Amino acid sequence: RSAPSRVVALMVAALLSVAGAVTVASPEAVAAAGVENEGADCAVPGLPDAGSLPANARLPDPFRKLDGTRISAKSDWRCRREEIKRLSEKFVYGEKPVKPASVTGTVSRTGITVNVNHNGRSSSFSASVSLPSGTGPFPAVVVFGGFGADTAAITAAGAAVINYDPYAVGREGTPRSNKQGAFYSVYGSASGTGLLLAWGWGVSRIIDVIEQSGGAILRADATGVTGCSRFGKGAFVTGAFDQRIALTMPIESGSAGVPIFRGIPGEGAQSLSSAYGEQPWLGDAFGSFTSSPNRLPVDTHEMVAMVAPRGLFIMDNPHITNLGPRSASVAALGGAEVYKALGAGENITYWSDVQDGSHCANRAEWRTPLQQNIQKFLLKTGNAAGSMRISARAAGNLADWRDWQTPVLGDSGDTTAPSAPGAPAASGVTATGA
Ligand code: MCU
Repeated sequence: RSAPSRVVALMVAALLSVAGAVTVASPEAVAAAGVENEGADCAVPGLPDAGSLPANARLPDPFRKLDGTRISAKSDWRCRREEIKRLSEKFVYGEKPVKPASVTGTVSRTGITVNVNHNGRSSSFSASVSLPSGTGPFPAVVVFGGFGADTAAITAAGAAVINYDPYAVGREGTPRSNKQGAFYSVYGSASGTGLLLAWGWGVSRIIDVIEQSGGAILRADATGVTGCSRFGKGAFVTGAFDQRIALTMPIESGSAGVPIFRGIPGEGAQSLSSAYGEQPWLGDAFGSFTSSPNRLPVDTHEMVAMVAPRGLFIMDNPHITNLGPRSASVAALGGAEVYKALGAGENITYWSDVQDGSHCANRAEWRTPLQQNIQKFLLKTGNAAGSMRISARAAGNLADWRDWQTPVLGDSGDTTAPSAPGAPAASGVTATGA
C-alpha cells in the first residue's frame, strides 16, 4: 500500500473511531446492505446437476466453495453467499427474478401500492400501513398475514407495520402447474418458483417503492420482516434473499422454514413430502429431494447464514414436534457459525425457551427481545446482544450434524489469500471496525 493511501486509511479510521464513540449501536449492528443482492456480480462456477449430487448425511460446509476450496477472508463471504443463493434457488425454492424493468407505486401514511411491469406483463398489489405515534420517518416491519406477530409491540417500539397479504402475490390452493398471484402474472403460472420466494419477491418490490418514495414516511434502510407458521417460512426466505432487510424474524416456521431438512425425518416433524405437497411453498425442483434430503447440496443453516451479518431473531415452539424445533435449533446453531466467523455473533438470536401455548400464540416471553431487536437493527438506538435461548425440550446438537470446523476469517480486503503469518496487522480501518 502506498504512503498516501495509508494516510487516507488512518484518517478514515480516526473518523470511524469518533463516530463509534458517539453512536449507541456498534458498527456490526449497522449491517443491512443498500442493494437486494450484493453478490449479483460474482462469477459462480457451473452448478451441479440434480442427478450427480453425492449423499451427505451431515450439513454441507457453508465455508466450502463450489471449487472445493474454503474461504479464508470475511470479504470472501459475499461471493460464497452468492453460490449458496444459486444452489438454494436451483434445488430448494426456485429462482427469484431480479428487479423487474419497471416498479412504480406510492407510499402514504395508510398504505403502499406496487405496480410491476416486465416483458409486457404487468401486475399490482397493495398493503395497508399502521404508523406508530410520532412524526417519522419510521422504520417498518412487513408483517405477513394477520396472525401470530405481536404488531402492538412493533408499533409500541416505534416501527410501522406494513400489513402484507402474501396471497395477493402467490396464492395457495393451486396446483403447481397453474400458480396464481401477482408474481405468477408476470413470470407465468408454470414458473417453478415456489410461493415462499414469490412472497419474498413481493416484499422486495415493496422495498423498491419505499426507496423511490423519498423516505418522508418510511425509511428504506430499516425494514424488518416477520410472520408465523407458513408465513414464518415466508419471512425466513424473504430475509435470506433480500440484503436490504435489516431484521428477519420468523416465528414457529416448521418444515420448509428454519428446520434443517436433514433433521426433519428423524425428529418426526411434518415430513418433507407433506410440506412439499400441502402447498407449492417450496420450488418445484425440491420434489426430487423429499425422500432424500441428504442429497441436497445446501441445507437451511445456510439460509440462516445468508442473512448474516444482518439481524435475525428466530422464534420457535419446543412443545410441538410437528414444527421440528430441534431441527430448527440446529439450523440456527450451524448458521451462527457463519455469523461468528464474520464477527457478528451477537446479531443472531434463537429463542425457543417459552411456556406451552397454542401455535402462533401471542407470547409475552418474546416481547422484550422483539423490541430489543427493533431498537438495535431498525431504530439503531439499542445494542442488546443476541443469544441462543434453546429450550432443553428440543435442543439439537450441532456437533452431531457437522464434519467441518469454523475457520478464522481474515479481515484483509484481499479476496484470494489470508494474511500471511507474521504479516503486519490489519489496516487501521479494519482494526477499528472489528
Ligand atoms: C407450520 O406451518 C404450517 C404447516 O406447515 C402446515 O402443515 C399447516 O397446515 O399449517 C401450518 C400453518 O401455517 O399454520 C398457520
